Amino acid sequence: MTDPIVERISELRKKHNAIILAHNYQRGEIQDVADFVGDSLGLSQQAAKTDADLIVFCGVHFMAETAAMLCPDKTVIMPDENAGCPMAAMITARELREKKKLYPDVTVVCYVNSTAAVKAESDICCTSANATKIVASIPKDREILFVPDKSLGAYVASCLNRKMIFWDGYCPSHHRILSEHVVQLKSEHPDAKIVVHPECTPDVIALADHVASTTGIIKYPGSNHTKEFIVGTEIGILHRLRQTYPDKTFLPATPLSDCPNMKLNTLEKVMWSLEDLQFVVTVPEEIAVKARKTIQQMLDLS
Ligand code: CIZ
Ligand code: SF4
Repeated sequence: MTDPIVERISELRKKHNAIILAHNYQRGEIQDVADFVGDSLGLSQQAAKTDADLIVFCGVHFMAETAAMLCPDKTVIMPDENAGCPMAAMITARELREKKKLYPDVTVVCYVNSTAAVKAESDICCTSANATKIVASIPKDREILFVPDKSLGAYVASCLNRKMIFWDGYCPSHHRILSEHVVQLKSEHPDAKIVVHPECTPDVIALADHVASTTGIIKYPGSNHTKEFIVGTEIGILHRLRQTYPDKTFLPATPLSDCPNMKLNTLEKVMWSLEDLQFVVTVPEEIAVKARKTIQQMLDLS
């Protein structure tokens, strides 16, 4: 028997010509009702291509903002208006403007995990999938300020052997993964491959066989014969990994790497958001114009 909430969501989705987007870190039951599951940029790009009128973005606020900016003719709603990203909240546009005054010639690279207002103050955007490529495209004599994630920044700097200025931001959920967790699991599962997200701390990254974005983490088991994987990222990703590779085993580096903001969204709230057509996410046009340029700079290079 179909769950009545799932049925109601389907009815409302049809009625409003809506699509439901779910980030890779969402609860499994939300991923299962979604039209698309993916990373923040991929989802926004999918949304822009469809003829839907309404987008229900199950993720956190900066992701819904990106969708709103890339799909200006569609209405974007979030099931829970309090689902923010603590890392994105670690820098404001005013703080960034102040910092830029100290480094007048700096090129600001902002991770997609940032508010639209911070993107508007930046020169080029990046995701965890393309950060190294984006930074490598900037002439070597240019000074770079990387915001807000110091862990992703440090990872890119080490890949490129390049000095950068980092903002002191980080993801609390990824920083709960400790190298001890990974070492312990590896001793119990010596054949397992270790795959981690670059939002992890450098000591965790140093233990990894593969470092990748969520999309890259989902692809990785398909490209090798290993049966067991130790996964160092937000645990919502395990749902998709287990669905995609039912004959492989996925061990969270720690069950503590759970993002409480991502998990604010529930199936009931998805239904209510479609009932009440809220919470609508908009970006003021004067910010959106500048932030879209920052995103477009990235898309032109990828
Ligand atoms: O861009 C995204 O969706 C995030 C936050 C992570 C990733 O690696 O996909
Ligand atoms: Fe932000 Fe980390 Fe949660 Fe992603 S997992 S939304 S970066 S706090």
